[in-house]
Amino acid sequence: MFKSLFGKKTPKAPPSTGGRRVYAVGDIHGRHDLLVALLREIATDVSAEPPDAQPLLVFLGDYVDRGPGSCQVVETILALRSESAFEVRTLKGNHEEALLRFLDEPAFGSTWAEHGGNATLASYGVQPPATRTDPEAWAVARAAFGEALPGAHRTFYDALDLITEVGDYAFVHAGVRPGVPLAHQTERDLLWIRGEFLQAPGPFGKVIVHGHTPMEEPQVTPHRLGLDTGAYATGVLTAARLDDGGHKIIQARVGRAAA
Ligand SMILES: [Mn+2]
Repeated sequence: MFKSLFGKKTPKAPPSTGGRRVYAVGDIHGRHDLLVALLREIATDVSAEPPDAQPLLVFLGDYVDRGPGSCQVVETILALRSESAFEVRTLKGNHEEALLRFLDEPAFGSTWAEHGGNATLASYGVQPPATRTDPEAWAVARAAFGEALPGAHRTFYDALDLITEVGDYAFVHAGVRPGVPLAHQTERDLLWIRGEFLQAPGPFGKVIVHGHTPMEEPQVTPHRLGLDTGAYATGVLTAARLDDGGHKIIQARVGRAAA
């Protein structure tokens, strides 16, 4: 008896979601095909082990750009929100920030285009300028995009959250600045931070669930879960199921994007 107690560590309980089942989804980047496949995997998981209460679906941002189906991705998320299978929370990524900036400042289109914005325009049926550096062409594209963008999509982009918390977890797009309380994080850090966060050992106040920096495998440490597996390029879209028993990675694979 004495011996078994000696030097034995109390097993550490996993972080708590307060009893809630949560599914967090990484960066989609216009890969509507992968989103549909991943939602099927999540639905299968819900059926196999039904949660006690309505599960929460958290999207970590970067819905648009690069892949061909940005408009369809937003359409699918809006449809999920109108159904009752999940509570849906949607975070803002730096690519949604770029889309909104383009709406305010058409000349920004030349920068947005370097990060995959033309694919987003095309998904809304808008012809991107033939010459990336022509400001007049961007003004024309901005006007066409304003016409093509459904009101529900504009509201979706405008209303995205910067952070959402569930129990011991905080969900953000990119990460948090180490040493700064969660309530005092800046929008810039939440949408953009990489090295200073990724290289920090933590803790960060809560377990941070994030996307933004693509990695071949999901990143799991005691203090953060990184779920961006570069869906656009790799054909792998990653989610994490979280509950009081810990986490489980759920992925969809559809093969590489056409060049
Ligand atoms: Mn990002």
